[in-house]
Amino acid sequence: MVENLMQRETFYITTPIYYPSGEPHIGHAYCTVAADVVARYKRLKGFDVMFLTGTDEHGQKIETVAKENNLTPKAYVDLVSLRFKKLWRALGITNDRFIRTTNDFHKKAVQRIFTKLYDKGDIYKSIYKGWYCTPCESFWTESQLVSSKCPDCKRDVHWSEEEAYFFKLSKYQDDILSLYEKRPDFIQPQSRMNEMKAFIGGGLQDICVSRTSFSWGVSVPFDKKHVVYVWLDALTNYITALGYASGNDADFRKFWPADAHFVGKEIVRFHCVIWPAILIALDLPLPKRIYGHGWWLADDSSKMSKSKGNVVDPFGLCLRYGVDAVRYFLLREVPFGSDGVFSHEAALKRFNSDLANDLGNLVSRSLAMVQKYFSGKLSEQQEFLESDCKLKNFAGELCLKFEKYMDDFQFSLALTEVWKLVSLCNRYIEETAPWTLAKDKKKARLSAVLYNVCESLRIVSILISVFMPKSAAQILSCLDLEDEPIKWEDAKTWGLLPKNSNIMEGGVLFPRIFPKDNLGAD
Ligand code: ME8
Repeated sequence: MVENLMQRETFYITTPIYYPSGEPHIGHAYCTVAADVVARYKRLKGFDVMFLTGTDEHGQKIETVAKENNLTPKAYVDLVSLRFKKLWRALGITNDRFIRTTNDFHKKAVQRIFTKLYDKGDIYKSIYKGWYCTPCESFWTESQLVSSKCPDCKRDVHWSEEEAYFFKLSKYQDDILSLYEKRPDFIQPQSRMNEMKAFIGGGLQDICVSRTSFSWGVSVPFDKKHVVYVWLDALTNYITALGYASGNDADFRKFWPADAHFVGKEIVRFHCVIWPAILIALDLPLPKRIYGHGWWLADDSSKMSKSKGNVVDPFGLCLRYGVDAVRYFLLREVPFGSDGVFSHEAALKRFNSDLANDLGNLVSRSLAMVQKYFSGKLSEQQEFLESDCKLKNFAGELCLKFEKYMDDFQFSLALTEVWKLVSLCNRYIEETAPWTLAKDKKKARLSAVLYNVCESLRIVSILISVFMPKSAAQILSCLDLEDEPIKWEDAKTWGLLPKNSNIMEGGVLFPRIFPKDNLGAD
């Protein structure tokens, strides 16, 4: 009983599992960084977090790419999934699990799920005749094609005619529509919900859930010439990673249903139509929110993708700008639900203006003044004025707004709010002119002014710690707070910085980058 009372609230967040059909790019980094920011934020707020990512390793596309590379599919995915893991380490991603659909436990669970749906009558055998888009691993009817191409990626499709198992998606059409009515927040942003309603309005057909024309996949346990359709295999990762259908489902019971699935906008359809139908068929609760984020577009405004070869390499970006700056840029530049064009000019501008100029300068000038005027230890005699409340009140409201934006996954707005406090501090320094107070020997007032700025920096650091963990830790260590675990509640209380802290100057947080440093950009 006591143990139950003490159990922390859980929070389960996932990214899509990525196809290891090529090197990871910033489109992948984007979603994983966003999910990482949420996971860190929820942990900071005391939640017991499960953060899952991984790789989607089966299917025709992978089989073909492996062949092109003269490797067996398994040898190929072993190599590429390592690149994803390496990127997550480079970007400071704190995923709790990394699932690979070639993991034995996952394959067995998929087979059990397939059999369960078959036994229930929700999967049946028939003949598939239609079009198939291998890059999207999607089935299309003649009328869905646009100018004879895949309506999603506009690439060639090929005719497929094979014996196949089908899932009775049509049976769940009304359940899904009533789910959308009952839970208007199920799909976000709202525009994606409207797209899904329109899609279902056209009528749902049963979908093909097995293939016989290639072999790289999970075999159907009772009909070995079939492999399970890669999307059925992939979607179930969100529950198999927690031990569903494995005999040890303690984590599944603890963390399911997911609090948030983050997915790119083109795969919202799989997550908001097929996935809920599978879950309903399995008698399982549905995820709480599915957020369809936008795309990073290449300079010519086309979607960046591995197969088009116009992708930006996130490893290179980290080397050039630093990990925290990349994390900041990706989430600050474009609202999470919208598309954005990637350019080095925009990255450079954000870096030099928001990071080097606004925050970096504020930190270095403030710490330098504490050093210069007080040898690193503020005088405890401090003269506060009524006008100082502006900073304190702003910081209080900032935390509330930040919380709201973070809960709505409006990362860009959350960061914009934090930067308002940064600007306010820079203005406060100009207005109070500490250098004049020093000249006039107004020590108590000078100490109060610098205290207010350092205290604001403490709060800023806590808030940005989920976006820019290294920079936040660096500032907190200069404020003599490196031994304190960062706590969310501490951001909400003004005045927690001890007056007699040993404040130190740090190195330059964000050294300015000059455009010529950008030569050789990819
Ligand atoms: O779709 N900008 O994998 P995937 C933003 N395996 N996001 C992008 C992007 C870009 N330019 N390019 C790709 C799959 N993405 C399946 C998922 S989940 C059960 C199975 C995002 O490697 C894309 O929108 O093709 C998608 O959310 C994710 O990367 C994985 O794409």
